[in-house]
Amino acid sequence: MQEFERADPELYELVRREERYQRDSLRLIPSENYVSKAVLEATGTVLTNKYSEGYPGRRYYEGQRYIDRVETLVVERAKALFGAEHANVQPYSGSPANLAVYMALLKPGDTIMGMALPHGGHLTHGWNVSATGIFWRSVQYGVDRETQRIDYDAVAELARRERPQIMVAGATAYPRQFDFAAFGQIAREVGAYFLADISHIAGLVVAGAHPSPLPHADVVMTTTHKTLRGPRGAMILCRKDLAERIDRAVFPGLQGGPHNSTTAAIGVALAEAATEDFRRYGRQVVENARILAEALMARGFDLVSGGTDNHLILIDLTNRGVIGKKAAKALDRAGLICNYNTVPYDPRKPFSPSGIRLGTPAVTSRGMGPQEMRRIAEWIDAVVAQPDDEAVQERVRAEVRSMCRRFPVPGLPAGDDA
Ligand code: DSN
Repeated sequence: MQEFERADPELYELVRREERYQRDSLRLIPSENYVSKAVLEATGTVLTNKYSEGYPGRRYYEGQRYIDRVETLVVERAKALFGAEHANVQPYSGSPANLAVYMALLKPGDTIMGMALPHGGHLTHGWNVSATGIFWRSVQYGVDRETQRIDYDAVAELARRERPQIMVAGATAYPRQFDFAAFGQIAREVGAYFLADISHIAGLVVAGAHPSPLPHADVVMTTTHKTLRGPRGAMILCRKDLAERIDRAVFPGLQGGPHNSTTAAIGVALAEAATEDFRRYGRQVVENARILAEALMARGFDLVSGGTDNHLILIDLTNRGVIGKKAAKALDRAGLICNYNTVPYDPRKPFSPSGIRLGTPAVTSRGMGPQEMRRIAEWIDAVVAQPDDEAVQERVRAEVRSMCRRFPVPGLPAGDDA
């Protein structure tokens, strides 16, 4: 990056600092990960110089001889990896991709039935401040107050009563597996399309560490930068008979030219995800989350739903007498990066909720395992116990940094001079 440094030292320095920060802290936000050097390199290629509105063989600009081959290759990799009949790899990210699905399959005012944001769903599953809850009618399901898990009988009852045109299964803060077969059955019964948003768990699905929604869903959407470990982007997978509607909704319905460098980097990530190494990675993410969850519970932490069976852990800190935001900020100062989060039926407001959300995708990409998970639980316990104690944060930060040195970030040099 010598030219970058020379041309813009101010911005370059900020990027270098972020690099150091990523290297010397523990990334525990479940939607984040580290991409490989190959994916990182593919995001910064000359493909960014090219406009390619349209699809391979059907573009509105000439000069596509290589771009068409790039996109076709990536589409074929996506179809093969997930076992899909059709793939669109152009969405800029998850929110526009979900919007494209609704635009393709719904009329304005139709009903979207998704998981409520405060129960772990996503804004674009029909939450009221999102376009998806403004331009469409929205009904929301949540988790059961006692079990803190989805009650599939309650979902079926709501669907029968509200007759949605589309049902969405997917979440940003749900630590349990989705029963995609049950969702598919309910959707068919009420005549709704079934969209599975697997943004958080796509890498686990590929690794066989979470059941695939493909046999049950009409459409599957995933971002590419979470457990799938690709660049920031998204893909829509669907049956052949819906392909034309999905493609037209992405372009020209919502987007202009695809980001071709991102497309290439998605292709590199998909090739990596097709390896046995990646399958091992995905299974280790889940195993690490299970061990971290057990270690936290052994220290008295109250985990939503009593544990996890995916990559994610949601802690209700009420019994520790600390609010989520305060804990997250203290942990950040100690080198442990997570985010504050609402917990189901949270009496507090979303900007200052009762919980924190953790995940293991990024630390697993560094090669960390059971021993490190137990150590992380110990550090979280120490920091949360005294969130105002700077000496504790300082001590933990030094220990975190020392552990980070032993587990280099993929794509970054180890060393301490960066
Ligand atoms: N913002 C993502 C997450 O953190 O889960 C979802 O879009």
